Amino acid sequence: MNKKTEQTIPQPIYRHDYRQPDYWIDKVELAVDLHDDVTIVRSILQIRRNKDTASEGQPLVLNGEKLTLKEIALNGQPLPESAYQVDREALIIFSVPDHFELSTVVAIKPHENTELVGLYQSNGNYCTQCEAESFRRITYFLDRPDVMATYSTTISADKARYPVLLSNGNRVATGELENNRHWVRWEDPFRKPSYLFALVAGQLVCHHGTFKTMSGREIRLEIWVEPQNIDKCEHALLSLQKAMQWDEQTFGLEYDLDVYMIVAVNDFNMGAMENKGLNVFNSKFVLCRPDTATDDDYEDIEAVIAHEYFHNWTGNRVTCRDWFQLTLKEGLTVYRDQRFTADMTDFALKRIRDVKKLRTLQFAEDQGPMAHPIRPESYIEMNNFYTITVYEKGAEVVRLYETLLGKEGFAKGLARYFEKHDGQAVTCDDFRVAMAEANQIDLTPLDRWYSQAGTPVCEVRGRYDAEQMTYTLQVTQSRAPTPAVQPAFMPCLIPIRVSLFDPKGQALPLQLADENVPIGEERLLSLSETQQQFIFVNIPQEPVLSFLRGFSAPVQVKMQRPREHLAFLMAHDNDSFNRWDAGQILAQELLLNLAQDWAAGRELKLDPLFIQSFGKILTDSRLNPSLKAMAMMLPDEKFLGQQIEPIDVDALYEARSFMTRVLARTFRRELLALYQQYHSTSPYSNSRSAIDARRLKNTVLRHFLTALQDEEVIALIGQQFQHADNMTDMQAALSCLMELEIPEREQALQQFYGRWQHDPLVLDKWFALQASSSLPKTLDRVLSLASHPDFNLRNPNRVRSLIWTFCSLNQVRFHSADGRAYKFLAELVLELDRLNPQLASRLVGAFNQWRRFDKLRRNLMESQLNTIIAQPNLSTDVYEIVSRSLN
Ligand code: 0A1
Ligand code: ZN
Repeated sequence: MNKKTEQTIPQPIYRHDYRQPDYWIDKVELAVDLHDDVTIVRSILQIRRNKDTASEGQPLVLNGEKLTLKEIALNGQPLPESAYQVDREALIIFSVPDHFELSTVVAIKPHENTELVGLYQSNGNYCTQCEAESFRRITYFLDRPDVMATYSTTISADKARYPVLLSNGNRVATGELENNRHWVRWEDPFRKPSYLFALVAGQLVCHHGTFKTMSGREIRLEIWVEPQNIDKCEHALLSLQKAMQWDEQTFGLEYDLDVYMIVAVNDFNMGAMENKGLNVFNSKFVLCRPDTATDDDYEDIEAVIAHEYFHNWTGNRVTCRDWFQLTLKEGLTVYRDQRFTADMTDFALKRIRDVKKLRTLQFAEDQGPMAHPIRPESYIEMNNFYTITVYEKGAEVVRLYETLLGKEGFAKGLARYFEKHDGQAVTCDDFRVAMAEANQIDLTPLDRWYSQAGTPVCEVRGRYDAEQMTYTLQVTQSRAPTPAVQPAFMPCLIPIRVSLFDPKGQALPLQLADENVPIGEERLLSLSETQQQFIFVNIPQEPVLSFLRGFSAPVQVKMQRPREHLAFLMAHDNDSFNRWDAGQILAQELLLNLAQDWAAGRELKLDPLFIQSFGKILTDSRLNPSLKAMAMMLPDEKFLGQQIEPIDVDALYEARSFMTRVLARTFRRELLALYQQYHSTSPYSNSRSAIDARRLKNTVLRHFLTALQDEEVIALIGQQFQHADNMTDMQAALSCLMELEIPEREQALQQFYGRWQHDPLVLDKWFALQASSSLPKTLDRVLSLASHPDFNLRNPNRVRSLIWTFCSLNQVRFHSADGRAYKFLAELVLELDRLNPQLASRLVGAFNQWRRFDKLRRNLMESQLNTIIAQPNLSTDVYEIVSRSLN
């Protein structure tokens, strides 16, 4: 992070300016001496000139920030001051030979580091975070992913306070020193970029296990945590073992070192980090016990552990040439972890969750000031581009390969990618070419998915001709408007899965006009032009269309169709995703109409067709309970907000509350019966069926019954809260109470606090639950919680649980018309920017949609954004987000 001053406006860097470095670094020897006041880092680098780009004697420019240079020598000879120059961001040596050894000694101050990048302390232990560009805060280096070297690292520290000293690779030697100090030396045999370097030192204990690889090697698995957390590691270990096995079975990928270490830390900006052989994790994605973590937490942990493990191949063995290629490793690794979770849980359920997230968050990003292609063209601060677009849309683009090539073709392509590029730093184009080569198919049409920002929109019209017995599908593509100017939209290759149903719910055999016989009941159509037509023949009667089945491409669909067709698909579609989606589309249409009615002061009425369809889902005994819960959930207010302009937060809130109340009243008996049926009286189990049951009964309780606010329901909530033997049920009950203005609410909050105040991850839930309440008093509550002794700006999890939950998830209360919440957020962002710019920049993103609101709110938000941008010494992180927002 560089400071913005009046004089220096941060400048973007561009993808097209990429060139190879002037020098390569082949070998790194680090010695890190940890001391309370100052840490000394000695580095010895073996460097050679890159003959392809640099002429003889080309100056060497190493990155370095917040380092104090103490010594510098070239081939063993100390350098005179006239031979080099040091500034805020670099060390420049004016003239160097073709091959040489550079030694430096620098001093750093990890105990003063609140940004949580480079080397820092968390709960008194040391850890590192180097991605994307923070290795340069540890030592001078060519800190870019295409410079790959082997590392050996010696750590020394006080033996009592830092008994455990970890780094990448294998532990090769240890020893004792004077003054009760000790040292450990690590060697990583694999070449890696600097962003994968890691170091950990502290009072940690290890939960360990093993894994026997497919070639028979035994790997030691170690999960390192603070002593009080040793009983919360087993699920993480099991998840790691499952992920290792899955990657062998699915892609033939085996782990390569003898030890795999995971360290859980409390203070972490992101979810976790895939450092070679030594992952550092946000403790939220490691630690769990049934009484402290919910079923969703368990699932998240399994997914994040798998994600970081999968990076060992997709990211570490083959890495990115430059940071514009981030989606090469992230899109691919998210795709892999999505498939893993689908295999471990339920395919349709996982797909629905992923698409929901994409539509709510990524489509919104595409419609806001931060719209960018999955491979961005420029950035000011790389940390701002770890986005939902690069990750989740990137994963959807990888999924397009699978859709086009089939699972086998995809696996072949991936094998070819490793065969060609193992040990290299490559580009998204290299990935596409490997996929194409292995399958002998031209995949250049996929290129536009990498180069264009915005969400493609498919407009669909279906026409039945009874005389000809044909069904004609007319599809066009364009792009949803983006606020920032984008180059003209070029059509993409959009694979579209379709089926047609007869009135009895039977899928029809599908024969296109130029075919002799029908080929199956589901077809994959390729839309590559702006407008295309597909004609199905021998269709005996008007069919119902199921379009974009399984969400076969990350696009928006616009289609006029009778409500009866949606109700029909809700009941009959044999694609679980589309069956769910039909219900969501119908609910969305009705909710948007209700919101308009509310705003116009008209009486609200709910379409009986929807009530009837909802009732069918409720009583469908064949539906898996988790899927049923998903199908019952109404689209959330934030998602609905994206569909209208200006966003009327109150109308959306009222419309959704109305629909919930009507459904809860109409089906009170059925809902109570479902709750009773799935409310288990036997002790906690983490079996799939127990998880499904909890999901359904808690959805029923939280999203429907609570709205009734009657004594019977309040009693149920109270009982569940008092008797829960697991956090899923306890949190669900407490979240119901958050919606009720009754004395039990505050009692339960107090009771929960009393029991969990010493467990930071559970206390995060306590903050988040209060921040997510839709009661009008929530804003005041959040303001007072921000001064609670347990609130702490230096802990990202705590900040996210209170501030992010409120500002980003609680639409109706954050956008309170008096603008108090906006002012609160702006002040907080400025305060936080001085401590942790990365986190501040994430939070300020809560203003990104400001232009979509009514004039009053728009002005209020704009004025806060102006206050922020006027601030001297703003970080480049926050500057980039706010300036894009205001442009
Ligand atoms: N590569 C990690 C995410 C990550 C990115 C940046 C970080 O610090 C700035 C930390 C973690 C992943 O995808 O899991
Ligand atoms: Zn990742």
